[in-house]
Amino acid sequence: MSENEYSTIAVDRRDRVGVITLNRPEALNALNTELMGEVVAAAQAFDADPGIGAIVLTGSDRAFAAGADIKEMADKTFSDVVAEQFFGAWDALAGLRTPTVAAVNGYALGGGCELAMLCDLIIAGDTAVFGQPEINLGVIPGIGGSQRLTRAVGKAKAMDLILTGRQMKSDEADRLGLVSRVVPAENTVQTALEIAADIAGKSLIAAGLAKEAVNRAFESGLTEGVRVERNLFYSTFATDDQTEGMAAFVAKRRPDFQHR
Ligand code: CO8
Repeated sequence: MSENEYSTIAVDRRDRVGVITLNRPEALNALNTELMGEVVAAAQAFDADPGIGAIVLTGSDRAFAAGADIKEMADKTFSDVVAEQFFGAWDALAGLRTPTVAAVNGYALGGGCELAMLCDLIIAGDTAVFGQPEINLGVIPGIGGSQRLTRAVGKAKAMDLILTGRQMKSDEADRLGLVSRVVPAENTVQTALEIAADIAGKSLIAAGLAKEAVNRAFESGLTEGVRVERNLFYSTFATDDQTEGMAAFVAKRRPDFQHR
């Protein structure tokens, strides 16, 4: 699908940064099946493009995303969601090699919060509101929220948020370590673009390996994580970017990474 054929997202590129903007304003960017397919397709296309070094995912001023589309889900049965493996395709975002930055203004609730947590960094505007309100609908998080939120903020706060379904403002999300940075809402997307451009200027190979190593810390025990990190570190010595990066440092010049 070409970049202007999507109907629920807008896709753009700024030099080496791919930008995906959720675009269902009438539903506060609620995540339906079509939107999921488009976001995953656009993200995978950027991931396969050697000209792209980072991806920014954002929504509108009012909502990053107000959750999974409740109207689409309301009539589904147990058999439907199991047979469809409903929303399983979102997992693909966790497997991207390219670093991803969520730029969050307004509501990031339910699946919206989970989508932000699927990204590597979360830049939150000071108007951002996070939460896992699924309990109020008689369901629970289903796109990894109970796992990623708990790892990000710890059991005590995750239980508080998931069992009460309450909303959390960006200053609390910052304090708990859920987000990378909080900025004035009017600067959220620009800040995310600048961070993404900074990352995209690094060695793409090193960035991908660094991301894999940090994710291992998030997903595994210490001994396994340290072992994986060491092997990833060793593998950077098979790249031209390692030779160039270190030679540039010694020669007191900027590195010219070729991403190989
Ligand atoms: N789904 C569908 N439509 C939505 C959603 C949603 N999640 N959120 C908002 N909308 C729609 C509203 O229905 C409304 O449409 P309409 O004008 O046609 O009635 C429009 O967006 C604007 O919304 P509001 O009028 O409600 O705006 P407010 O500013 O009054 O309120 C809120 C904003 C607080 C965000 C409110 O809309 C709200 O509470 N939304 C629902 C939030 C929520 O519960 N999210 C969790 C959904 S469940 C989920 O994400 C589970 C994920 C895991 C599933 C995976 C399965 C495997």
